[in-house]
Amino acid sequence: MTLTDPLALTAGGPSLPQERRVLTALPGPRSAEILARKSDAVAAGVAHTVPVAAVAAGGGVVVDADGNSLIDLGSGIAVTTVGNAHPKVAAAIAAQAVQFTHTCFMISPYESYVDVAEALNRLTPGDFAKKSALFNSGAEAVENAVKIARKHTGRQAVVALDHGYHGRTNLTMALTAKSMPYKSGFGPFAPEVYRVPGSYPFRDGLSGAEAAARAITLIEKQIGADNLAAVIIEPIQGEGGFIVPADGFLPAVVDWCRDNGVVFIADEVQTGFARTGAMFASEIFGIEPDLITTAKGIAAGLPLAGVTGRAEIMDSAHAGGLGGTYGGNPIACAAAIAAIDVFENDGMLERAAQIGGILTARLEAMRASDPRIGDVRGHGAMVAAEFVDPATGAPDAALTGAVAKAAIAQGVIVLTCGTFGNVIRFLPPLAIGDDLLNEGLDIVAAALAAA
Ligand code: PLZ
Repeated sequence: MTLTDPLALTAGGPSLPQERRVLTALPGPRSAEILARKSDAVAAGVAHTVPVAAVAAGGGVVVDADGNSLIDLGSGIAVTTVGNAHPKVAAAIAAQAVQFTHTCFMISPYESYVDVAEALNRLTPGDFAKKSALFNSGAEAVENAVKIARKHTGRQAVVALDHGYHGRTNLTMALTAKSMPYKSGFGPFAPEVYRVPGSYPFRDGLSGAEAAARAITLIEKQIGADNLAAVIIEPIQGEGGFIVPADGFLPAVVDWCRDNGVVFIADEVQTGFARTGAMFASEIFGIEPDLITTAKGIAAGLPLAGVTGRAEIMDSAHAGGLGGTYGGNPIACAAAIAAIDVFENDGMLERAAQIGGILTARLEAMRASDPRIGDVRGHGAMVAAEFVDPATGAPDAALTGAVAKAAIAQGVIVLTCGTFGNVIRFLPPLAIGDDLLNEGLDIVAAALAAA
């Protein structure tokens, strides 16, 4: 078997050679064949960023069908935080798969779902009685958090922020800010969703207190606290541009919610599970949300999501009011239990902080010598650079796209984000080594210099 034989490479995990290896133009011939079939067979709306077909992944690499090995700085959008095909996770999945694959938790419950709920209740911030419910995707968790908040308050309105992202289902499209590609042409959207500005220090120049006052005044005048069930906020906005709010913004909004009987929902689908160097980003800002939505990193790639929060709020839905055929599927729960063990016991918080140190230092150094990088921001292994026209500060989406594309062509998976499409975000798996991370950043730096 040769390196270009995909069968030689189908075993993934951390024992895959940790190297960047670009043997062909991307896509290579085998990937090109699969991608051609994709465009014939798969709906055009399901696009892709990296033009290769994956056959294995682990540590800090994704290997394609032609034997190319790409440095992974995206973790499948912040999912494979513990590392792809992590041995503990893979073993847990295999063991569960031969035991039973499904009963439906609403029909015959099983222990692993309860284990995951207990872990979520214990690990999420807030020293109060909590309960959890499990679902399949981040969007589904958000939908259910809103259902629970409405039932609990008897109110209907929900506030989300400018630049917010909460999913692609009908309610979560309404909560999501950006039209293209997420919403355009897909309306009408769910009613009683309102949007206010949040805190975007690089662009609004406001202190956290000023930004919170602006948001709260709009909420009071345009919606009225008495009508408001919930405010939903990503503690660090993900798809919207890795926007870190100014200090004091989140605590002020949480305090206002508490004073007004409004449920504060932290959407930690992207920020949760060690990504930011804390188990949950809410901890960084000193807030204790009433409800927290989780997904992505929780189960290392298996579809699992959760809503966790104050027991009296979580219990406000009547028996049978929450559920779904697959929510808390036993294989996904087995993966989550293994991944949570890794998060808690294998130094993941420390590793996220170390990776954050490298990312921030390298990107800040680039910014110091290149005014096209307007801002570098983030926490832990969730860091981004915002690209601008140095003369005007206007977002430069063309430059951003060109840099990302050039890096990908050289075997480094980077993702863009941002309302204005002018942010490159770094979300490496925590299993990546320093050398590979630095090599990936070297290539991004060279792509920027050449652009
Ligand atoms: N809330 C904060 O980041 C998913 C979306 C990618 P699902 N983000 C990646 C895309 O283009 O679809 C996300 C998120 C936050 C909710 C979601 C939705 O999670 O598991 O994709 O439904």
